Amino acid sequence: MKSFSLKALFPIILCIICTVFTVYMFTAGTVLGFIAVAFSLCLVLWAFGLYRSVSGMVNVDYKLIRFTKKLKKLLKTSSTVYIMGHKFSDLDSVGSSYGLYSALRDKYNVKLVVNKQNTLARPLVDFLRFSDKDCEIFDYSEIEDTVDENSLLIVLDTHRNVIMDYQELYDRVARLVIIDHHRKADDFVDRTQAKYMKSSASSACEIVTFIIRLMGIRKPGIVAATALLSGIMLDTKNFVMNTNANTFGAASFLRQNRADPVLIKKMFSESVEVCKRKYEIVSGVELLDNCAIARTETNDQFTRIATAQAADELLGINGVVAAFVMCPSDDKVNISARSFGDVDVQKIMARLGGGGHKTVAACQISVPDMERADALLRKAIQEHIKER
Ligand SMILES: [Mn+2]
Repeated sequence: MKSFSLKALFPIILCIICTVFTVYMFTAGTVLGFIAVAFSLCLVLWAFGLYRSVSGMVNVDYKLIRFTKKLKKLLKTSSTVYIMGHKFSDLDSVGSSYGLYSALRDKYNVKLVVNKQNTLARPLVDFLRFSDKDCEIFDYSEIEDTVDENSLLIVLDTHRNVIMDYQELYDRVARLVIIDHHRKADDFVDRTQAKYMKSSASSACEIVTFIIRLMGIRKPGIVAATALLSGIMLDTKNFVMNTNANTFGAASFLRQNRADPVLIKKMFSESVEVCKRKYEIVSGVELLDNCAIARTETNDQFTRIATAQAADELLGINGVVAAFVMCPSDDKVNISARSFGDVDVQKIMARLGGGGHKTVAACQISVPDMERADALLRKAIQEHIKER
């Protein structure tokens, strides 16, 4: 709210300053007075123009305005611009990359780089290839030879070089821009030409939506709008987690541009095996002090996805504030934890040697069997509750 009132105040304050300035100049002489009137008018119009160009976007973040300007300058002096996300790219990574790519491609020599073998956003990649025939998605090996000293790399949805989709590309490009919404890690990349990191943003797609608005693009096209909305929906778990007014402002803009939520829902669809596994896990749930605990004894390719999804699903149970799902992994046990934020699952996982965030965390314990892991987990939960 505070930035909202600031945004509205900006043109008004400018009006007052200009009026005072004009009156003062008139006392100095008529000609100067008229120049002052013209100057003030321009300034006020500019302020309102700026205000309007981003209206609908709830908060005008002046850092983002500055960042966008800097980005434009960098783009102009670059030979080739590579846009890349993180390893095992998801809808947010690919969606934001494509959103930015489609905004820039008419003016600049941009290349979209995604590791197509190792992506979790296969449905989106297929959708982009199918609906945008002009869009080429490159693997690193295909663009390797085009890198030169004036190349610019824009990395989205991560700020850690170790999890960038192609670290080889990062290592070779001298000019770097980072756009991310994750909380700053210790091993963040500091050799950037420009960066925009905002942990209160829901997703990289939300940030990119703002950037393309600030670049003056009013109609991003149905494919880009859908790609961008898919990332927002993924990272907010369909507008539940980490949202603020900006998230809905961005979503509203994308929907105005015909982003297709049904198509996105289809991108989230899972195989029947994963689905079955997920509900098997959910059906075995036990409750402990408003915490849901479930487990699976199987360990196959579907389990990893099903475990995470089951943990999300368990938060839908009446009264449940945190959910934990255990699954075996060789001679260890993995635990996925989720919460709405009232219970800090990161702290609970940290007791077991794991980590993550307040709402999403995990750990791996070296115990031979599930019973032992279950006991340790229950102990950690109860200790955490006692200490709160
Ligand atoms: Mn993301």
